[in-house]
Amino acid sequence: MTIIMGILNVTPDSFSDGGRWDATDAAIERGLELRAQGAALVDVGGESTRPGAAKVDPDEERERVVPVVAALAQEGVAVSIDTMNAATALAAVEAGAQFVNDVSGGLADEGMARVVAESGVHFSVMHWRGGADVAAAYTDVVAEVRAELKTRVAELVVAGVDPAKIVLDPGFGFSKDAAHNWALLGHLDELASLGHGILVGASRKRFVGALLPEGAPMEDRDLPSAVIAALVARQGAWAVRVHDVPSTVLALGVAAAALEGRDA
Ligand code: PMM
Repeated sequence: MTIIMGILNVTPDSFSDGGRWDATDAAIERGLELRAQGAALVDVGGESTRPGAAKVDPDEERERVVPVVAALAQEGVAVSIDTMNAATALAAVEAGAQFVNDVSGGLADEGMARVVAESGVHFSVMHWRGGADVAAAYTDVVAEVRAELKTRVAELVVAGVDPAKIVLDPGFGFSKDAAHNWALLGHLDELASLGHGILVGASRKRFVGALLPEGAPMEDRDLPSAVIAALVARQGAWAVRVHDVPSTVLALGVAAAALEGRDA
């Protein structure tokens, strides 16, 4: 059964929720709401990774996320910390995060592998070629992403990370155009053959928005995002990282019913 990772951006510049949840209390409230709606994991991020977003000072990032992680963990919420900074990851793990979600897969900060290895938390390793602004260039995107993730896992294992704690993410929209993203979405089985769970972060991404009329509001991306969740559930995805949990719950319920031949 595919689980839901609900996105909680604690940033004033997040493109998808307009930074509505930048105040600590509002963020905590939103995290609890995500859980109540059906998120098995809440992914707390303090730095937007969208192209052109301002880099956040690691101290500022920590100040944003740690109180939110601590409060949610206290409430029994399973928390993931979305960061490329080892110091932020460590502070979040000390505050109760059980999962580190690093869009660079540990490449941006050489201290990350040690934090993950020593704390024994789960690690989401995303395919990354050096940031959202790096151009997309592949001859066979599925084979290349697979090979690069395989290499990354091998390096992390050498650094002491338990392979059983690693999940892989194709990194939709990160140095990938729409065609690359759709190709990867259709071939998750090839990535899954590396032997790790697959995390899919396609929710509200630009290639999803491209299916809608120009100028459509961000929330209109939730329906196609939910359809993607159902499709990847059928491919055995471990988790989907989404903004809108209720529509995803429904989509995954339909996918499960269709897979198992039972009432939704
Ligand atoms: N995308 C974003 C941020 N974090 N983490 C993972 N594992 N996978 C992703 O695709 C991913 C991520 C950027 O999107 P957002 O600003 O909507 O959160």
